[in-house]
Amino acid sequence: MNDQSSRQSAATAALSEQTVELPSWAFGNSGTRFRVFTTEGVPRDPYEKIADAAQVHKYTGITPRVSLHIPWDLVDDFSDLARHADDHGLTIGMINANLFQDADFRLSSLTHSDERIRRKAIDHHMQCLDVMRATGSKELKLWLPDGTNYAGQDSLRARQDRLAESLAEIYAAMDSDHTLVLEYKFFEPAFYSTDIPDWGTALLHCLALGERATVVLDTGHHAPGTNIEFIAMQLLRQGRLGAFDFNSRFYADDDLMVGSADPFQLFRIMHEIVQADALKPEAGVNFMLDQCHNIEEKIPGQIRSVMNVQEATAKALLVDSEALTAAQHAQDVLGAHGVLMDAYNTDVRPMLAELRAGQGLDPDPMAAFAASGYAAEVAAARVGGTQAGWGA
Ligand code: PSV
Ligand code: MN
Repeated sequence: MNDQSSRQSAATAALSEQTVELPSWAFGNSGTRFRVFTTEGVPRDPYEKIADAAQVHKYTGITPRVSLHIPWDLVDDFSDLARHADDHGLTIGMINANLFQDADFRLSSLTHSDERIRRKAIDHHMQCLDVMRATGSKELKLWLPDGTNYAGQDSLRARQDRLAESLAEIYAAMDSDHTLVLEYKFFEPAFYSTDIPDWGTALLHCLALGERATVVLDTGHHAPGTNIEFIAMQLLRQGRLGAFDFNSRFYADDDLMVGSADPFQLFRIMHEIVQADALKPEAGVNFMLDQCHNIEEKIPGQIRSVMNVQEATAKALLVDSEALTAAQHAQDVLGAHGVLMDAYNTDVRPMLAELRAGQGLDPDPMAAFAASGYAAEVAAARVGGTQAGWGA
């Protein structure tokens, strides 16, 4: 076997183990603050969201988990929901807390200066932990919208102290096999200061909490031009990269399909993952999508996104790392860059089509889903009720 074909078979082996977690909310209606558009056939409850997620898994073969958002996905019986997921070949993934839609959280939640509001926010996480126990989920995901809009509105330092205390209480309530994953975002909904604006702040809180606290890197949560792969590398070095929330951005937190705005950036991120040998499940990095499909069809939007992640991963796996290291050590700037670009410019679609065929899947997931008639079926069946969407 020549080097290229041995790299290709190693890549195929790694790709056949890769999984991507789907967000339940991607299947509901979403939009902007200007308008949430409705689409025929959109799920009306978490059961139907899971059925739609199962379609993505059916055609891609690599999305066996669905992440829930509480209270959007509240049901009477979470064990029953987990059984429903199992019937569809899925398990429940991360449980996302929601601290951004309750009127009490107008001036923040875990960092609020009013102890009553802080207590309410902490209690919400206790509810999420119960959902985890009932569904078998092992990861509690926390994104904090807290911050201030005006200088002087509150003490920046006191807010960090209150945050540390609140997080410690949540962490202490977790079971020994639970992990807390902490997400950062540089602005929005707060515009002057945000209490967890960056990976450094998230990491500091995780380090203070303990080993079972790791950072979530949402690719849409950085200022333009930020070198995101550097952050991924640094968190991997510390063993604290817990998850990705994958999506694409042109301007702010656009939540567009991952790999659509900047496929090269996604490749560079996956290159750091491959270099750190963090693709394998034991590395503990959960590759998740956090997206909204405002104008495109939701199930195909998710399928396309998963394929984009697979393509970037395949390219990263094809990097000739020996040649790369040799060029780096020889201070061959253009040679080293060229090794990366050769991999990036490889058309990996035939290789992925072959991988799918070998797994008994259709080589073209988009076409296979379109031909299945599922979209028309659910549009006809899901009549009446209230479609799921932001705030529901
Ligand atoms: C916040 O912008 C965020 O990225 C968090 O992950 C939320 O839970 C999610 O979006 C909701 O879509
Ligand atoms: Mn996110």
